[in-house]
Amino acid sequence: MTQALTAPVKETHLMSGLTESTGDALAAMLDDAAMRAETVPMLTVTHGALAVEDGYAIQRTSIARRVRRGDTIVGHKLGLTSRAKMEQVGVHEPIRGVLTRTMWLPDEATISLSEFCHARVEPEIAFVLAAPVRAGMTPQEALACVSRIHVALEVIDSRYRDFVFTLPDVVADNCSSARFVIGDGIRPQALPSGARLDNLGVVMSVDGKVVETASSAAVLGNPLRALCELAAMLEREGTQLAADQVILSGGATAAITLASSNVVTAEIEHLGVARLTVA
Ligand code: OOG
Ligand code: MG
Repeated sequence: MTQALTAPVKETHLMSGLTESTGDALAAMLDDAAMRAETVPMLTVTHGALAVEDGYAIQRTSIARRVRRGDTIVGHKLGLTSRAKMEQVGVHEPIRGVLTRTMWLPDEATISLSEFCHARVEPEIAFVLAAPVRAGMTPQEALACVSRIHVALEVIDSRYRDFVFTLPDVVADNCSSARFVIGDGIRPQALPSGARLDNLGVVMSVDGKVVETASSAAVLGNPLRALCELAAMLEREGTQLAADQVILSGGATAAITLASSNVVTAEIEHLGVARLTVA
C-alpha cells in the first residue's frame, strides 16, 4: 500500500504476493480443468502459501469467466459446515462458493461420470430465499426470509488430484462445486408444528442401501446457522444475499464416491426426497 503511494506499480497483488495476472491464470486453469474434467496440482504446491482471501479472489475470477460464457449465478453454497465433512477432507473451517445455472440439474437427473474427475455426492438441506438473510440475524429471523426448504444432493468434484487440498486451494476451486439437484421441498409454514430444523433425520441411500445417516444438527447445530454464517461472510466482503437465491447449507454427512449406474437418494424428515442417477 505504501509503495503504491510513492511509486506507480505495474501489477496489483492479491494477498500473498500473488500478482493479479497470476491469479487470473490460476482461475482460468481451474475453470478449464472443471470443463475438461481434468485434475491440476494444488495451487499451494505450485505457488507456495496462499491466503484464504487469494482463494476467494481466484474463485471470483473463475465465476466471472463462467458468467461471460452465458452462465448465471443462482445462489451460494456453504461447505465444511459439519464435522463429518471437515474430517473427510482435513479442512476445518466453513467455506462458501457460488452456484450457477449450469450446475443445477432437475431432480432425478442422470449424470455421466465422464463429466467429472472423481465425483462424490452428499446430502444437504437447501433453502430458497424470499428475502435476503442479513448478517446478525438469528436462525429464527433467517427462517422468516426462506420461501422453501428442500432436500438436496450435491455432486462435488475437486479439480485437485486425489481430492486433496488445503483451505485456499478448495476455496479457489469454488469449493469443489459441480452439480446439484433439489427435491420438491416444503414451505416453512407447511412444516408440522413441532418439526425442528435443528434435528431432522437425514438418510442417504445408494441402490436402495442406506450408506450415510445424520441429524440436521450436524450442520452447525442448525442448518439455518449456515444461512446466517453465509450472510455474515458476504457482508464482510461488501455483498449480500438476494431473494430467489438457492443456498446449499453444506453436507450433513461425509460424501461418497459415485460409480456407474448408482441410484442415489437423500431423504430428510418432513422435507422429502431428492434423487439422481449415474449413467
Ligand atoms: C469441499 C466442499 C465441501 C460441503 O458440503 O461440505 C462441501 C469438498 O469436500 O471437496 O461442499
Ligand atoms: Mg456440499
